Amino acid sequence: MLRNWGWLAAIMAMLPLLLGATGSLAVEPSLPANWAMGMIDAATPVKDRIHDFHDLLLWIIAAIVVFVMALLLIVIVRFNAKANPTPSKTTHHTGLEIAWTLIPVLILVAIAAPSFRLLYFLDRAPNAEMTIKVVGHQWYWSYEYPDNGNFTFDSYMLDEKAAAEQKMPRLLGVDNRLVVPVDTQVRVLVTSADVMHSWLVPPFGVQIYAFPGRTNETWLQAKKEGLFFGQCNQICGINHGFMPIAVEVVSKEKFAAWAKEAQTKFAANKPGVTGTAVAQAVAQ
Ligand SMILES: [Cu+2]
Repeated sequence: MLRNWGWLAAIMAMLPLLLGATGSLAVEPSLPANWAMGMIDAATPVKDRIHDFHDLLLWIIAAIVVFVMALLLIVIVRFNAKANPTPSKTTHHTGLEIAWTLIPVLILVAIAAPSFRLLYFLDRAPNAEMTIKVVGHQWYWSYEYPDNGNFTFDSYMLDEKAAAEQKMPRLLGVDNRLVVPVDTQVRVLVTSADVMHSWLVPPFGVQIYAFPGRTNETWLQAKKEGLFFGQCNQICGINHGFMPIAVEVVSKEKFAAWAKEAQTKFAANKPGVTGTAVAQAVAQ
């Protein structure tokens, strides 16, 4: 018997090697899993509330479906030609008509209240501790950090070879990630340098349009560290599908160290200049 246990222990010892594909990553990417149910795990309070609202609507919808289905079954069983050979000639019923108008209105009003509460909650950051600016380009994103040394950098999708090397999911890995500190309310200003884009990060519950000549505001407050992905979800041209968003949430200390390093790393980039890559190419 003991020998069997030794064999098992050897397998257990090899397990990290067998699972090494993701085990070697500095940060585990937060991704949808096979056979998972529901939406992706919430990484911000906004996404938590979106989940709650979704669940509330699901109960209401389910109740309506059951009620309508019950009415249909009653009609099918009790009022078919065989069971009810001489049907009633009733064409109007004032009480019933008021009820089937008023009850759906009341249901919609009941849904509107939490819906508006959620809309205003995700609208803007009341106590933002820092601001980042997101600029959409054909076809990449650039990020500016006005409160942390006023640096900026571009974020391009990794090609398939680089993504495989860095063990990043295909079409989601980027060269320079947006880095934000955990448990910090971050105001996010979103605009575009060319056409309409949209900054969508599902685990944060953030989806906001990037318009040229206009700045939209949203916010995020990551409640856990990790690597989160999003994509442009506004058809913006031929490479629309190839401008992913990767957000790395790190501890406040790590963020401070990263921001310090980034100031020198991206010192040549000019914040506020649309298309820093283009500006650099012209300058060279
Ligand atoms: Cu886009």
